[in-house]
Amino acid sequence: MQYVERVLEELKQKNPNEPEFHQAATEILNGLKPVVEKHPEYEKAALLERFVEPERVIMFRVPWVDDAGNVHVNKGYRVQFNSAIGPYKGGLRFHPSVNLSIIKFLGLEQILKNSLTGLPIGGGKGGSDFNPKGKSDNEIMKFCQSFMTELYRHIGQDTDVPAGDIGVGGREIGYLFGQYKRIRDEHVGVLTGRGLSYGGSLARTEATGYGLVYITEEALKCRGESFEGKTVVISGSGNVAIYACQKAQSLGAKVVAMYDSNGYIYDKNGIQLDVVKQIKEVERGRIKEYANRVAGAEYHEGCKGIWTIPCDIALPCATQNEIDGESARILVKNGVKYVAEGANMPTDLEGIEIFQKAGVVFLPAKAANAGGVATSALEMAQSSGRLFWTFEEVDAKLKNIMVNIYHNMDAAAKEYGCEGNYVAGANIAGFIKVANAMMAHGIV
Ligand code: NDP
Ligand code: 2IT
Repeated sequence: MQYVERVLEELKQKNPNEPEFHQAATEILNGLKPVVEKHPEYEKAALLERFVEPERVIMFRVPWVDDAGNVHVNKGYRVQFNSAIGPYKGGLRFHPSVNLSIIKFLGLEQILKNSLTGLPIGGGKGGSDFNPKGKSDNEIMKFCQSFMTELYRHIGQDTDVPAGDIGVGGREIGYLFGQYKRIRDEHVGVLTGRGLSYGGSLARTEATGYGLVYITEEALKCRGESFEGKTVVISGSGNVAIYACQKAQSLGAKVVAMYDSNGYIYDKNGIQLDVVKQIKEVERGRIKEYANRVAGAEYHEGCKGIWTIPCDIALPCATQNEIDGESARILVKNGVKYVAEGANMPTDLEGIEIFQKAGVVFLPAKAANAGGVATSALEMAQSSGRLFWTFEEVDAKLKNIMVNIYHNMDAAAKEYGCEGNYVAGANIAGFIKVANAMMAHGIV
């Protein structure tokens, strides 16, 4: 059996019941086949076997008391996947669906994403099955304090630097940081996505969405096109979706639809983002409300229907596997030309194949959404240097990073004989640096 097939087979046997982890590993390792063929020394060093096995998995109990005095217990996770090129780096996700399989798929992706940024950050991910929806600020604070009371001993500015992800934004990072500082008595860059008054970076809030649009803009530019006049569908209405919408609109695109986990809005006149921001960021309400406030807008229950709306560019920005084969087929039939992934693994394996066969320009998550973590690394640099860069400085660095990622994955795809296949290109470009570092470190 070929090396990649054997490693995937063993991974599935050793880690049963982890479908998301299997899916991410399958996509990544299949893209790496030409690399391991060129480097037989990798197999001798069991490099892929080590690459897919986390350096450390931490699982812990998170007990907390709600406002009515009831005691709850959630599961907490931190997967410290790979520190070959830098300290573990990656977000924390608070969502009821969180389990070990999801944290491992996110951690594995994060290794290569972080490598693609060109900055010295390893890969990690964490979170909890805690559901923040409907909780009071006090309950969120109590939960975050309990979570950090265990996590603090495993992280550090040179060891492991968590950040936000689904369900973890500025409010949660503030409570987590406050508890870390209280326990450790250290005001250091141990978390990113911090508020501007306590060590955060300008443009981190916008970075993932802006970065997604910058890399898509570069892909368009290389084909003599631009966002101007394009119809765009964006899924989600959280941090990534909102700032992707803002930047796409500023470049002249018409964004016609967004969703939350209950359903989607369609506004043929173009989404009014200030209304979405008021509902989602200020009121923490439901996207359904948009149709009550904007004349001519429609609300539809359920998420999947959003992919039946004709568009030139689709930006999935909510969660994993939100575009399956069926939705991909409809998007292609309706003429989609570009799909860029703001969320992590939003397109399933069948969906990716359909897009690629149809000649859609498909920009995979680990490249397309790397702007968030890249700007986290810029936040770390500012913390270490006791510096505070302007919005324009950070934004210019972010844009430069995204343009470089595009050209690096494009070049890697060409070099390894799969021109235009950015899934393989991103996996290869990200992996080579990690592989070099792991080989240099010996068998560890
Ligand atoms: P948020 O929590 O801010 O927003 C998530 C959005 O996705 C919400 O609109 C939410 O709806 C929706 N959503 C979440 N789960 C589901 C689901 N199962 N079905 C349908 N809709 C869902 O998270 P982010 O915007 O930060 O993250 C979005 C995606 O981007 C994730 O995949 C994340 O991993 C990825 N990402 C985030 C980065 C960051 O810097 N924040 C960086 C790189 C990637 P509802 O409000 O109803 O739950
Ligand atoms: O998936 C991701 O890259 C993130 N959630 C951001 C991670 C980070 O450390 O900024």
